[in-house]
Amino acid sequence: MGELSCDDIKLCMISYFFFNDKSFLCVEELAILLINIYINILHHDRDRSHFTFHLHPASVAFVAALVTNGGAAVAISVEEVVLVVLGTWWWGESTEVEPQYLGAKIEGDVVTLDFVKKMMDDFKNQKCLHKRYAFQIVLQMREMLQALPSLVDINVPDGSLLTVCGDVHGQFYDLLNIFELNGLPSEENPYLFNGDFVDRGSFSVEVILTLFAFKCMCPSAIYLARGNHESKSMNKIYGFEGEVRSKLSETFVELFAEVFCYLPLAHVINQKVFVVHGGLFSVDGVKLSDIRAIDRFCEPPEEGLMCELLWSDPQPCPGRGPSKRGVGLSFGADVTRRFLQDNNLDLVVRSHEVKDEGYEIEHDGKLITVFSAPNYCDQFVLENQKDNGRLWSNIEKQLRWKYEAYQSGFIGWG
Ligand SMILES: [Mn+2]
Repeated sequence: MGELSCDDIKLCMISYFFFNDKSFLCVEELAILLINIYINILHHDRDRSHFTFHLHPASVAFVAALVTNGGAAVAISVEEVVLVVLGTWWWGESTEVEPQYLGAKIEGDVVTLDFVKKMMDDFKNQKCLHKRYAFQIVLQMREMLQALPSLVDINVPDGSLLTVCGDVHGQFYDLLNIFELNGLPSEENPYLFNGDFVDRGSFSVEVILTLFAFKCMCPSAIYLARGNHESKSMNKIYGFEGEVRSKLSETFVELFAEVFCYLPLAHVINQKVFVVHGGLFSVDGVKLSDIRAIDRFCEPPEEGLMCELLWSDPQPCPGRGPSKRGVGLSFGADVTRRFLQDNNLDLVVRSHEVKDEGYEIEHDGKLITVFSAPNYCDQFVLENQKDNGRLWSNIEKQLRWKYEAYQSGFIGWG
């Protein structure tokens, strides 16, 4: 590797773990590219000592492979290198935390409760999180989510509670109200957020960074499922993409899109309650094992199990019908009953539809919809800010609804 310093490799690697698709370059080619990066970017105008950061395990493995394999192929494609150059530039722009930055800071690699509280407080006061820390949170999340199965089992011990929340849709102040009333996520007070964290509302970045930060802090404090809005096509139309670009950067648009692909598709609580964002399927006989087997690391397809999980809605009449949304389908109580029977389950909990009361029970009590954004589409944001009372009473009403059928106890509320 000649004159390349370890720092140059590290810089390259910091960006390397953005990418998955690997074609191959030889070490000599990589060296030339690294030198180019060095000449064109690092030498641009700055002192290289500015580029200090923590070495990601993926980069350590990469460098180790490089060293041990000598001239062997290196897992980096030309497209990746272009992004590496851009990523390196971006990193150089933002890695340094200016002395005048007074916001929340992550010390080392560990996301602490104090950090999350301070970050939420900053968000409440309309302050941004430094990109460096946002980056750290999203990358930690990426690694954690990638290791999860498509269907996650949750065990809620007897006497414990799990709070299930529906769509939040960028309503950061609603999220704060939920936490104020029901406590912050912790191992003892776990939450399941059932998709559609972002889009529509104006504070999607604040919402997603808060949920991700809690998950980084304690993986068993908060479970996250993918909604149909955790996708590129929806984020482009419904606001998240533009919000990310203006509050963070273009790099984050790509990064969020990728991390969303790693979100699990569904959860099963105590082997009895199936929780999913949208609903059930166009065919009978789908087993939990079929859902576990879904290769979810992609944008939601336009048909098939994954699409239906994210998009379907219940309907009052039996059987199946076309979806009013044009994607997925509508399914009746008989479909719900058969799915539960086939899988030895008791209940479906889903979100995806606005409910004025925060929730609705349908299909002979076998299906519950929860929705958690009372200020949907920002319609009450101003009232929220000047008159908390109204919102509180709204949420308190929802909180009184408690699903009692399970000794383990879980509450779902909208
Ligand atoms: Mn939805």
